[in-house]
Amino acid sequence: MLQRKSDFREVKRLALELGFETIGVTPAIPIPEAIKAYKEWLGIGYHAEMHYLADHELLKLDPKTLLPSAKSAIVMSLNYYQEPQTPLKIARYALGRDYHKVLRNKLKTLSKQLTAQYPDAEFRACVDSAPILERSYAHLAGLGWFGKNTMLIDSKRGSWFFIGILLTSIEFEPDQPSEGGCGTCRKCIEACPTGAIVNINDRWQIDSRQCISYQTIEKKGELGVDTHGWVFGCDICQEVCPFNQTRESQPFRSVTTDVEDFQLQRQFPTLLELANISHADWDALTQGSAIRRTGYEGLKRNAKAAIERESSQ
Ligand code: B12
Repeated sequence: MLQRKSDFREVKRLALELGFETIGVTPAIPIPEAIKAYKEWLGIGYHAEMHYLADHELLKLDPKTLLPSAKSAIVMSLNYYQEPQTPLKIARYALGRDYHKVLRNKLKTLSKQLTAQYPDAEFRACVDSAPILERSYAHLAGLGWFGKNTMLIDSKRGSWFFIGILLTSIEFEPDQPSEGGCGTCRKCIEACPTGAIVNINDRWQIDSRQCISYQTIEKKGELGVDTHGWVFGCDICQEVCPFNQTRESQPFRSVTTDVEDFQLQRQFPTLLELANISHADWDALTQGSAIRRTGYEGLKRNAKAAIERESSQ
């Protein structure tokens, strides 16, 4: 049964109370344009050694593989912006508690609250690792549009936000997709020091093999590019984006997150200490943090590369 717009207003109210900033809904059906873009990206090998992305390809085509009764994708954004507070070059998204845990808890709370109103409804929370093309559902649900840096950009808020999706068997009236674009701006393309932002068939894509974020987080073994001092992730293509620059007329851009879990919680060692960190200290430093993903050897490797770069300059 199709719920009215007014019923979704209540979902929005609950999600806002949990700290989400923008909330929209779109049908949980395959998106042909997104599938085309994704297949093209995999076909060229832009996923580098993230083999799980290719393995998930079939699942990614239809959200019903994740929740067979799915009718709607409720899509939400959560701001993680903060000024860098450590001399180490660590991407802002990874400074606090692991966002997978934070978002998943919020989505689970929301699904419990909605169960009280819709006792027969089914839910499935998706954050990053679930095989679903999050940015495309977020676009259709009205949360933003695709920037040249491939980030989903909200014209009012910029791009420093995570996306969380709650698939549900409840059928809500869909929102409208976001409209907007980068125009002639090429700031991110020019700023990316490794040339990772590429244009294929009139579509901007990230060649992960060149992307510092990929190299410092996902790449195993030796680094394949100059990581320009980044120890974990990379924020360059967002830092230079005009939609992330605050102005009096744009009070919601790059506002420090009020999600306590995302704020810097740990004391980071110096580069030199990090390059020689013991396994026990690495274990303590990365507990509950997204930084753990790159592993003990990976984090030391990144720190060593940053030191070598500093000393060669
Ligand atoms: C793999 C991955 C990466 C890879 C590859 C990045 C990439 N651009 O593809 C690496 C490791 C490099 C990476 C880096 C980062 N990531 Co990442 N990553 C993902 C992941 C798991 C899958 C992305 C994917 O499928 N890529 C393949 C390409 C083809 O898909 P896409 O980028 O979504 O692009 C879509 C559009 O091009 C679209 N499209 C194009 N034209 C059109 C036209 C129409 C009409 C439509 C409908 C669609 C469409 O179709 C594509 C498929 O949906 C998602 C989570 C998820 N499950 O979706 C997070 C995700 C994209 N990452 C995220 C973040 C925060 C980051 C970093 C900022 C982290 C950091 N600071 O280091 C960087 C940013 C780098 C960048 N510029 O993208 C956020 C982005 C939030 C946002 N506001 O956009 C996500 C959504 C995670 C989350 N849950 O919040 N990431």
